[in-house]
Amino acid sequence: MRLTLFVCLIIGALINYAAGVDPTNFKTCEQSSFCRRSRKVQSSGSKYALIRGTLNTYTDSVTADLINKENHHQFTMKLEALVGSTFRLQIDEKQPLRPRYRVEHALKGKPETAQIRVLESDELTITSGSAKAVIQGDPFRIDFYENDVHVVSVNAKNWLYFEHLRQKAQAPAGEAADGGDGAQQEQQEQNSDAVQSPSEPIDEPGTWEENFKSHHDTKPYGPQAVALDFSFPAAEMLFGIPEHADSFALKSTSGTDPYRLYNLDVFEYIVDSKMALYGSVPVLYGHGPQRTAGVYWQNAAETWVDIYTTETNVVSSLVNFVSGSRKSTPPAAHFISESGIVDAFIMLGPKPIDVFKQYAALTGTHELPQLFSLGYHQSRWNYNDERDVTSVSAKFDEYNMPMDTMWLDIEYTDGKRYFTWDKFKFPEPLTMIKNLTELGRHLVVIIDPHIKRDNAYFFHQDCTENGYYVKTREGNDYEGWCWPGSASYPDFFNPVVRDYYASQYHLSKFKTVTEDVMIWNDMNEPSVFNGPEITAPKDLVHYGNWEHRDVHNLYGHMHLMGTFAGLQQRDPNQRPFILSRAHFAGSQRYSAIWTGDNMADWTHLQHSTKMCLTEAVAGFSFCGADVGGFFGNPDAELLERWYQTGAFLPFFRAHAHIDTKRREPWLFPERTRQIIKSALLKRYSYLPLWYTSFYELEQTGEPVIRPLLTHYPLDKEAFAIDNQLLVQQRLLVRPVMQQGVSKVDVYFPAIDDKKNGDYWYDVDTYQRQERAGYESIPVDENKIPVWQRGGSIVPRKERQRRSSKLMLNDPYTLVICLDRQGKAAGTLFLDDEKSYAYRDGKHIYVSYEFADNQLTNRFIGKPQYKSEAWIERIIIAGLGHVPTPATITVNGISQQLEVEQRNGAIVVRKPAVKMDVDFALKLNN
Ligand code: MIG
Repeated sequence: MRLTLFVCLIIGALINYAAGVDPTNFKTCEQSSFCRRSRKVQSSGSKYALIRGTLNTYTDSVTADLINKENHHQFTMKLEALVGSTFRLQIDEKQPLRPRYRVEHALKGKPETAQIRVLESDELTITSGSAKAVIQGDPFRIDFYENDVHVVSVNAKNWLYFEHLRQKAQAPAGEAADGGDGAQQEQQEQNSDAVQSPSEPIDEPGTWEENFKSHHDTKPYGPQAVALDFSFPAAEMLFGIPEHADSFALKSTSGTDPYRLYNLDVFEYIVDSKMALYGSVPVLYGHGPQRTAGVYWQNAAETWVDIYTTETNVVSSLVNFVSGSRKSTPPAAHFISESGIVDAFIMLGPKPIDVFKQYAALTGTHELPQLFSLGYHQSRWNYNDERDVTSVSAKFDEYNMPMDTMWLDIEYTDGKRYFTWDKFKFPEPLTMIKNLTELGRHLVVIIDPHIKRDNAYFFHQDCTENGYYVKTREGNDYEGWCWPGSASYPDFFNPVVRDYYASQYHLSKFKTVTEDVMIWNDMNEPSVFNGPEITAPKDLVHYGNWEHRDVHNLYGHMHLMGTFAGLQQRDPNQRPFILSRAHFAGSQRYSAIWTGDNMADWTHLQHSTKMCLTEAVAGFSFCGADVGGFFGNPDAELLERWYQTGAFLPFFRAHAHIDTKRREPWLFPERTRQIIKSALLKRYSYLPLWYTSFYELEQTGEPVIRPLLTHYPLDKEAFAIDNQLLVQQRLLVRPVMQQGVSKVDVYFPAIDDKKNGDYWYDVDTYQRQERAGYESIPVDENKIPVWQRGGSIVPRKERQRRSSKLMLNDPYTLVICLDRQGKAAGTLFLDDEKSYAYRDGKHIYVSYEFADNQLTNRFIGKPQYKSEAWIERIIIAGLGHVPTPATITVNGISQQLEVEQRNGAIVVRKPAVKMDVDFALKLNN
C-alpha cells in the first residue's frame, strides 16, 4: 500500500515534470481578490433595481437608472437595439469618482443601431424586428426573445455585482491591507465576512492592495469589479471564450476554478485546463436544437467566467422524462471582470451561423489573406544563418515538396534589437530574401514588443526621448526583463506611438527587408519574465491615464494595429500577413493566430483542432498550432499525423523550440518523408477551396472551419464533437490524432431527428457514406480521413509546384459530389492572390451548379480579372452511370469530351474552358 503510494508520487512528479507548467506561477480565483469577492455573490445574490421614473426612450434605445438597494449607489443602464437581432447593454456608475474604462478598437466600427418599439406595463417590452427584450425592474433582469422564443436572460440569477469607485478609508496604523496567503489572511477574511454583506466586502485583504508571490499591486483605485450572469434557456451546451487548452464544449466550473481570460505567456501549458493562455476573446454561445444565441462581454480587464451546464445525468433525465418538464436551470455563464463597465452584446441568432455572423458584424473578420499565407510555412527557433535558410529551402526542392514561407525567429536580430539583423549570421539579408523570392517563396521575421534598453539603439532612443514607453505609477519608463535583458514596452494605446511604430516598417527605415517580408508578433501579452504572472504589473499607466489593469487584454491588439498600419503603409498594394500570439476580440482584423508553445505529444495534437474550432467561432478562422509540437521531439508517427492534421487547419506551420532536434522532413526515413509530402500536396491541392472560403469569410462573416453543430444544429450527438471539423459546408475532416491506430470512429452528423444524414464521399476513393451515425473507418499511415459533402462542388488544383505562387495560372479541377437529388453547387473565387484590386471588382467569383445531368456556371459580379487558368478536369461522384460522351457548349458551339472512370467517380477530361467564360456541360444518359 505504502509502496504503491510512493510509486504513484514518483510517477506523479515525473508526469508533472514532463507536463511542464508550474501552476503556482499563476493565480487561482481564490488568490485574486476581485474574483473571490465577485464569486461570493453566487451564494447570496445581490440587489439591484431600476429606479421608477428615470426611463428615457429613444428611437433605438432606452436608458434608466439602477440602484444597489443595499448601499444606494446609482448606476445608468442603456439598452440599445442593433441591426441583426442584437442588443447592447451598458451599465456604468451614474457619477463615478473617476471615469471607468470603456473598450475601444475592438469593434470594427460603430455598430449600426435599429429602431425599437417600446411597450410599458409592469414590465418594459422593447421590440426590434424579430428581437425582443423584456426588462423587469425589481429585481433588475432582462429576458431576450428571438421570434418569441426565450433565448437569453441577463441577471436571472441575481449575480449582477458592480463595485463603485470609492475613497480609501484611512486604515488605523499597523493594519495595512495585505493580499498574501497564510493563516492571517484567512482569519481576517472570516472576520470581515461576519460583518459585511456580500455586496460590500471592500475591506477584505487584497481589496486596496494585493500581493502575489513577490509582487505587489498598489491598486490605487481600490475595488472596481463588474460581474453579471447570463442564462441560455434554449441551450443545452455552451462554447466559446478562447483561449484555453480545453474541449470545444465548455465544462462546468463547479468545484474548479472558473475559466480565466488574461493574456499570459504560460510556459509549457497543460491541456484539459481552464487556465488563461495568450489570447482572450470574451464571446460565449449557448446552443440547443432550436436556438443558438451568444453574448460578447466587451471588457479588456482580467476576467473569469464561471460555467453552469445542465448536467444530463440519468436521474435528472428520468425525472424530466417522468414529469415531462424541462430542466429548470438552463446553462449559464457568470462573467467577472476586475474593472471597466458592463458592456454586453446579446446576439439572438436564431441559428449557429446567424450568431457567428452577428459577432462578425460587430468585430469584423480577417481580410482575404494573400494566397501564399495559406500554403505551408517552415519555421523553427532558429534558422541559424543565411546558409541555413537557403539550404532548407533548397532541400524542399530536392525532395519535391511544396513550401511557401521560411520563418526567422528572434536569433536573426542583433542582440534582440528588433528592426536590426545579426550582421555575422546574416551579412546580406537582401540577397537571401531575393533568392527566396525568386523561387516564389516568402520570408517572415519576428518583431517582438519588448525594446532593449540600450542607449545606442535608435528605437530605444526615440521611445525614451519622446516618452513612448508604458509608465510606472511614479511616471517613469517601466523596465522589465525579457529576451534582450532590461526592456521597456511601447505604449501602443497612444496613437502617436502606433504611428511611430508603423513607420518603422517603411522600407526607408527597415532597409534590410523588402515589401514581400511579412511579420510575426510574439510575446505581446505582454510577456515580462520578471513581472507578476510573467506579464506587466497592473498598476502601470497607459496613454489616457488608464491603468494596465483596465486594458491588459488589449495590449497585443494595439500592437497589432501598429504593425498592420505599418505593413499597409509600406506597400498599399499588398495585403499584410501578420501572425500574433496575443489576441482579443477584433484582432482577427489584423492577424492570424497560433496556439503558442504546445508540446510534442498526442494530447496537444488533439487540442489543436479543439482550440482552433473555438477560435474560429470567436472570429479567428485563421488559426493553427505548431506542427510537430513546440517543446520536445516528436517521433515519426506523431510528426506524420501532425502534418496530416495541420494540412486541414487554416494556418499550417511547422515550428520547434531551439533545444529540439532538427526535424525537417528529410531528416526522417523515406516512408515518413513520403507521408509528409503527400500531406503537403493534399494541402496545396485544396488551396482554391481555402482561398474561396477566406473570401467568403470576409464577405459574410461565416467561419472557414466550423464545428459540426453549425450545419447540424438538431443533432445532439454532434454538439460536443471536437476531433472533427467542417471546412465551410463542403468538407468533413477527422484527422487521426491517436497513436498506433488502424481505424478511427467517425461521426456522420444527422440533418434531422430521424437520423437522416447527408451523403459524404471519401475524397480519395469516392466511397459514399449514406447514413448518419458512427462508422469505424480504416486508416493506414497515409490516410487523412476527409469527406466531401454530397451536394457540394470543390475547386482543386492538382499540379505539383514548389510554392503556391507558381500555381497562379495552373488549371482547376472541379470535384462535384451529388446529393440524393443528383444535385450539387459550389463557388470559386480567384484574383491576383496578393493585392487589394479585388476590392475594386478585379476578380472572378463564380458559382457552379449541377442539376439534371448538367453543369452550368454563373458569375457573381462581372468577371474582371484576367486569368490564364482553365478547367482541366471535372470529377463527378454519385452519378450512378457512366455517360459517354459528355458535351460541352461554349458560346453556342458544342464539343464532345472524353469521359473516364476513376474509383467511384467519373472524370470528364479537358473541358479546357477559361475561368471567366460561360459554359454548360451536358452528360448524356
Ligand atoms: O519565450 O521567439 O511562442 O514560438 O519560438 C519564448 C522564441 C519566445 C515564444 C513563441 C515561440 C518562439 C519563442 N517565443
